[in-house]
Amino acid sequence: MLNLILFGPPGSGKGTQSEKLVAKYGLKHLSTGDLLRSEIAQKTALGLEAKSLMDRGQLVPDAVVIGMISSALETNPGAKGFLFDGFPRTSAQAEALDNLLELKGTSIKTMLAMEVSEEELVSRLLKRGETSGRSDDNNEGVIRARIAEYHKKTAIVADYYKKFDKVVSVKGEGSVEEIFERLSNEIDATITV
Ligand code: B4P
Repeated sequence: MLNLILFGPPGSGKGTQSEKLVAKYGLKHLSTGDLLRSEIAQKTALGLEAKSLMDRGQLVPDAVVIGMISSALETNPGAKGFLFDGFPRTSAQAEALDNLLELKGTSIKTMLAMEVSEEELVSRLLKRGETSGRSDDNNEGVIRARIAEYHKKTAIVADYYKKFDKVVSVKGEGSVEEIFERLSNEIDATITV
């Protein structure tokens, strides 16, 4: 199996690039942000709890997202591999993911870490907020809170995978196509190792 993590701060283009990468490599896309937004749209109890946190730019509790990923892995037994987008976002999530994959006899091959400046992140998310209807995108204070949450709790997740020599940094600025090519080149290099 080819299991990849697409990593980076909010607005770094994880969702944008994931769509293209899963189409190219035939992977199953698992985005915790998309899973949470679907719970919100269906007005489930989990969705209501998640919405109040997401609207403030905070992370949803580990147990909630780990449970969602665990059931998504269960319901896709035949997948060729998974592209994890926006997960793991804390050290506890990273350890849980390793354990879940180990139970399936597999592991993370590579973390692709996208690097984008803070001003570019804020400008992209405010632009998306004009049309997306996402309540976490149309307020600069909430966007900055999400970026602060990333530095406080998420950036260290890259250190966890660095210990296993699994992190590749990719410049996340430029056109969508240019970034897709950089990511594809890194994945192709990974596959041939
Ligand atoms: P996510 O849904 O993961 O979203 P994101 O971090 O905001 O964005 P992403 O990086 O995917 O950016 P995108 O491609 O869309 O998280 C939302 C919230 O859910 C979190 O704040 C948290 O509360 C909660 N959550 C999710 N996962 C969690 C977890 N594991 N644990 C706890 N809580 C969790 O791109 C952004 C914009 O930039 C788009 O408009 C796009 O068109 C544009 N763009 C992309 N590439 C571009 C480029 N090259 N040039 C210019 N613009 C570009």
